[in-house]
Amino acid sequence: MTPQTTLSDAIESTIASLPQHMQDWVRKEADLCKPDSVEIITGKADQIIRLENELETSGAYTRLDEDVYGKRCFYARSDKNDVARVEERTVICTEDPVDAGPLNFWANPEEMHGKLDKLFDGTMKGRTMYVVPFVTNPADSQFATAGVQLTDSANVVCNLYRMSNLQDGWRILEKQARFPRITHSYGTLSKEDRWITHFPKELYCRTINSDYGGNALGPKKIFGLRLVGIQALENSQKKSQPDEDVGIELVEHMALFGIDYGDRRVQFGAAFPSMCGKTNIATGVAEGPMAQYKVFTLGDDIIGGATKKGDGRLYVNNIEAGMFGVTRGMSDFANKMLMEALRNPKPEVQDCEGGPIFTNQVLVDNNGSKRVWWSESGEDFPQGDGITTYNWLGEQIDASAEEKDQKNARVTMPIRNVPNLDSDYSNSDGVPLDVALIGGRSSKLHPLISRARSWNEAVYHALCQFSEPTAAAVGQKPRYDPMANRPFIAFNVSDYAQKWLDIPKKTPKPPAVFSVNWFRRDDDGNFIWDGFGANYRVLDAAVRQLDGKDAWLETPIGLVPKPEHIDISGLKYTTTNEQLAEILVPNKEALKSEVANREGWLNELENGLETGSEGRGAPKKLPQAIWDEHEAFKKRVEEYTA
Ligand code: OXD
Ligand code: MN
Repeated sequence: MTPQTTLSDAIESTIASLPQHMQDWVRKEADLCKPDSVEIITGKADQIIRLENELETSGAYTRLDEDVYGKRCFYARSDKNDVARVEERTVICTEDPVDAGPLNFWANPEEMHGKLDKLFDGTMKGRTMYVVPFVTNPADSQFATAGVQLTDSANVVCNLYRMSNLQDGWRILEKQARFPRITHSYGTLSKEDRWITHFPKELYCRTINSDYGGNALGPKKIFGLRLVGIQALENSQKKSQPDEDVGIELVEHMALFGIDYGDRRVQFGAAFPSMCGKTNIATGVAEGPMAQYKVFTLGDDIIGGATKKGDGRLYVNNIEAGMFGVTRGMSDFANKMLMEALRNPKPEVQDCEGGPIFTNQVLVDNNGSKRVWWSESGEDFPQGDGITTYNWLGEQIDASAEEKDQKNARVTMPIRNVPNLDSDYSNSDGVPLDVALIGGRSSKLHPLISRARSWNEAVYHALCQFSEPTAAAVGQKPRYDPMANRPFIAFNVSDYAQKWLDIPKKTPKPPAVFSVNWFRRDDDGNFIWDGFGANYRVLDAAVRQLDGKDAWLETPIGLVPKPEHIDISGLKYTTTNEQLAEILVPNKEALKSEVANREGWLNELENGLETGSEGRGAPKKLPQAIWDEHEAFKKRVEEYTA
């Protein structure tokens, strides 16, 4: 029976045209949010084009020069208080706080629903509620999951269209009885009442008062990484032997790319924290001695997959169809293939998914031709006759202005425009993951690259991956960031550690794991390693080590290459031989304090955070194997630094 609502006939008849199994939910949400109208997003480009035009007419979007960027490329500015993820408002709602664990903010589901019901009540008055299908993983992947996001933001719809395989959504949803549900409203953009909430048991998320991608694009972090992460945990816990098919087993915050050596391809997953080079490494170009080898792109943020029956390796896909990249620092030097995608958009992609949507860069008006500029792009600040420039706040500025582009300014673009996108990107089986790189941002301690002596040691180091703050989330401090996934592990971190420890039992040929750190600094604070294209030289050293060609040296933090294993001839910024030798080994002083720091960190995982634990979930015991590895690390450090 249709529940009693006060919805208009027009809204009722729109809802009645949805697949039967989702009507009650949409009706209930519409009844609470009270939109003026409900519109179903069909997946066809013409409807999105209409929304883009409406956003342009309202002034929310500025159309950029078609001759420069191709069709349907836009510029938007966000509210100045809504430019990044907000971790302290990101909440996992479970009956038992242990299920959320000590790193997540936690709430009782009923209480959180009560609070949200008040905030969502009438939040869409005067607005349209869009019903948007999405698919995580390429639509024909065996791991594809379709879901529905309700949103009152046409901007979010246009972003989802470029990112989330929206065109295929309804086809899959028709057949999928249980579907993930996300309700989003940009509300009033109030910082105080901003919530990004997850109800794993209900496969439901509610997010309000933000229009920023990481808080508002459901299929990305909210569902794609967090809730599918829980499914992957449950599936892998169920799995008793490698050839058992349990569905998706692994979701990680990893870029996916490969190096094509001509006679062989090696696929890498790169788990680096936000703004630590995932997009760069996935879309860069190898240089120097590696220039002859092609780097191919598969994804830049999230992977999902499982062990392949009879093969024993992990096969993964990029779960997204687009990129939500940071523009500051985007350049031919850092990620040439992204720049090529912007310079040479493919007409068939612009006609379908659309062109890039830039947010919060400098807007440049050159005699009516509108384009964008961002810092560290390799291009001088635009000036001259007929050129007017506006910062991300909309103020007219010149080159001397302090405030230009926002440091977390983003571009959303369909991945199909990236010229070195590999055809296996949409392979329904995924691609084998040969190497997992786990990285952080560590100015003193971590070597350029290291490889643990055993799987358990690798998991221990990854759990203790250290990273310094970036602008991708509000108010970050230096912290340990397990597998670069700390903001996105939506369950107890002890279970996450156990899941990683168990990988070889379920995946007989797991990827080789290396730790990397491109960010060592000298005493004046300058980066020592060239980074960017030079990083592929480091990966080549990893491949040689895997092939048994080079014998690496023992250090407490793992095996590390000797200086002669990394060819540094012709580097652009000339890391010297001496500097290379320095960053190839862990810094001894930093190592000494690291033992105590790690001990403190593991104790926090087991007993709760020492500071800021209020409002978080509850801890539980860490697997003993992690403590055993810690003891072994402690001993090695004592010997090394004696
Ligand atoms: C992202 C992030 O936007 O990790 O991908 O913050
Ligand atoms: Mn990310």
